[in-house]
Amino acid sequence: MKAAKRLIIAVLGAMLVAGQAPLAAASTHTHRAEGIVQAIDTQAGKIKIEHGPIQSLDWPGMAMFFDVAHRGLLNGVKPGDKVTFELTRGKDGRFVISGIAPRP
Ligand SMILES: [Cu+2]
Repeated sequence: MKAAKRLIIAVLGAMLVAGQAPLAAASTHTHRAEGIVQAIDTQAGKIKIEHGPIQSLDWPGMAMFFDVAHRGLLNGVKPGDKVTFELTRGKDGRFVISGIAPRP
């Protein structure tokens, strides 16, 4: 009887742990990508990047303009830089760059 009770507690504990793991892993809404900066419009807060395929979004490679989450992000990069950047979906459903940095 005591052993059975202990077994039930052990099984419940394992279920709890198994149930929590996927929640922690699925809570990200950012996508990482790499590309080359083609143009920067500091005034408008836009940057044109020729990016490679972004698998997590099912996007092919292309050259396009992105809005940045805040203009300060444009200070650390210049046209011609190879960059790694992060996309986050805004409230209006469009993706904005929420992080960007040159890569070697
Ligand atoms: Cu694109």
